[in-house]
Amino acid sequence: MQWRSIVVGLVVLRLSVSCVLWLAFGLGPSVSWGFHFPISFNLHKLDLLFREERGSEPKSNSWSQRIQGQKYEESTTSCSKIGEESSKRSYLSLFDGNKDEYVQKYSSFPDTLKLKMKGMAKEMFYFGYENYMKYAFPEDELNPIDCEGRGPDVLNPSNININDVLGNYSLTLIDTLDTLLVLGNVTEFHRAVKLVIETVSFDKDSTVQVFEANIRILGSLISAHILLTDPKHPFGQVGFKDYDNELLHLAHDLAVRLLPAFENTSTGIPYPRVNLKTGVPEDGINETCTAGAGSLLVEFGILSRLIGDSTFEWVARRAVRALWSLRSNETGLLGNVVNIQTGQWVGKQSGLGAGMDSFYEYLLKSYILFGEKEDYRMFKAAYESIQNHLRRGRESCNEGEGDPPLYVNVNMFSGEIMNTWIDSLQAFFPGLQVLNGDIDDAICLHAFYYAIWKRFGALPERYNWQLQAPDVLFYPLRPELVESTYLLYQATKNPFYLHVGMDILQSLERNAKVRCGYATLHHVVDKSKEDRMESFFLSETCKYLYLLFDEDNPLHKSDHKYIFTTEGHVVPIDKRFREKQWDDLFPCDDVVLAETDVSNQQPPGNISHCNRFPQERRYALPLKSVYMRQIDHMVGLF
Ligand code: DMJ
Repeated sequence: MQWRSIVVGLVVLRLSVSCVLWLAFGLGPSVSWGFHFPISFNLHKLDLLFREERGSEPKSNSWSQRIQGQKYEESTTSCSKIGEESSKRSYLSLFDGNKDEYVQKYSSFPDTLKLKMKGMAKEMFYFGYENYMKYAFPEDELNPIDCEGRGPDVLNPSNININDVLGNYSLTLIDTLDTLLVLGNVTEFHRAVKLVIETVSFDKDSTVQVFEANIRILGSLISAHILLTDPKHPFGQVGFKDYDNELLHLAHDLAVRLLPAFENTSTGIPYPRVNLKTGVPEDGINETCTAGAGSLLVEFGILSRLIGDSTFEWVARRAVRALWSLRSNETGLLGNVVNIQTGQWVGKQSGLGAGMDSFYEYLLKSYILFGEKEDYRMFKAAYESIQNHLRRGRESCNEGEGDPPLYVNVNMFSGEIMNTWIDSLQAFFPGLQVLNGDIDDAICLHAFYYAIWKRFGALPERYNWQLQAPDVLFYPLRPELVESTYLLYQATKNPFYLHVGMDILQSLERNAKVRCGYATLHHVVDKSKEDRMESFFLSETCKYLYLLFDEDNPLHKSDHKYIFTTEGHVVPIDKRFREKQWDDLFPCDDVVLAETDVSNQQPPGNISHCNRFPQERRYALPLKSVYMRQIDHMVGLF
């Protein structure tokens, strides 16, 4: 009797502690990535305690070791899905042959299904676009639930979530122009271009973010202009008779209205916002994020080179150089928010997501477009610092033991980890790694984000990898994961990525489709919605989904090379953009220029990189199934 009470007592004690842990962290007792956090440590100690109590072997607190190592069978028993695996199977046999569920699921994708998915992506785009045109145009965005248009929030000027982006300039129509060509709809492209020419004016009392106006509006206008006027681009001759460079004039007009942001700043780093009529607002704040100030060079550079006026490239390049000069001497990293007058870092967090993402992207893309060596030197140095200080986990994506690679947020000066979340914007990084030829590493990071997608049917804005739970719950139909999926498919031609695209497409249909379009998910768990469809849903998410399944798209068949801007706008890589009509306006900057000579290196980003992906890897899983399983496990999928 007494003995039984002791046993019952121990069981109750075990359950209560588990319960407290569950309530406190939303987790079971064994939680950690082995990234040396106090929480992991305590849980690890508790975990050991319980194991000792049960008389079992103490284990490392690394989840991956449990999955990969000799204890693999034990972890499978907690998962009905993979519990079918024989406990006698060797480590290697986990990813050979047809019995592996990952191999079975992902290693082929029939052409008929590809065609069906292409059709679905097309319908998705048109459902959003046509409803925008019907219910919202000429306003900026569509409210897809109420079937109404949305413009700037004039009643609440401090609502920057809306007002940074919506300038009362038919944002969605402009942002969508080149997607119409990607879908092969030349007639609608012409109609849309003419509508823009006839109806859009930037002479508006709108205070917008320079970065957003640049990537969504300026970028789209110059992309459409180039596609209309240069027959040597992937879509061929799509110009129309009366076109008289109006889109270029509009782009120029907008860029001139953005220029005041670059005046009266002692560092050269621009103000984050301008009023399109009156310039920088009197109460204009002096702080900007790195991506906002440092991702203007692609669009401003092309504009300068198209119109033969160096001003735009000059201010954008000066901003990049100023930011670059403020990097930490110790780590080589930049922070995420800076004071444009003092050059002091207000946000010392260095990561790959919000506030920093397209800064890195544009260093590489500027080099690919313009061939300026300093851009590549900066990119190379930044990439190295990222690998040295942000990357955690095992060294090689597809080999060895340890946690899967992950890029964390660190203090720019000390390199110490600052928090345990990654954000949905960071999912663009594998795409950039593809451009840089670092496909193996791209595969792993992408797989991690895909696992999060599988769990929620969306990407939460922030996901806490330690708590295995979202920190910020909304999903505004962002494109980053689809973008990386598309670029990885182009690089590997591995059917796995078509499955990822199909999953994304189907979850968008299931979770985000509403009466007149696709709505922002307010909460990735309960799937409640917000009445907003951001313009990038049509210009990027749908575009990349469609391209993923459209093998025969002119973009994929053409001999002419192209690149996507950070808003997904197609820009041909053109000799014209590699020629400046002006002398370098900058004296040589030692900090920027005194690094390794890259003159003999080929620019990365050339899609022919893809052809170098070994043939045998194209049909196996891009990531061994044991590692896929490890990631799925760590993301809480089983
Ligand atoms: C888009 O406007 C662009 O992709 C930008 O680079 C990041 N934010 C959104 C999409 O999430």
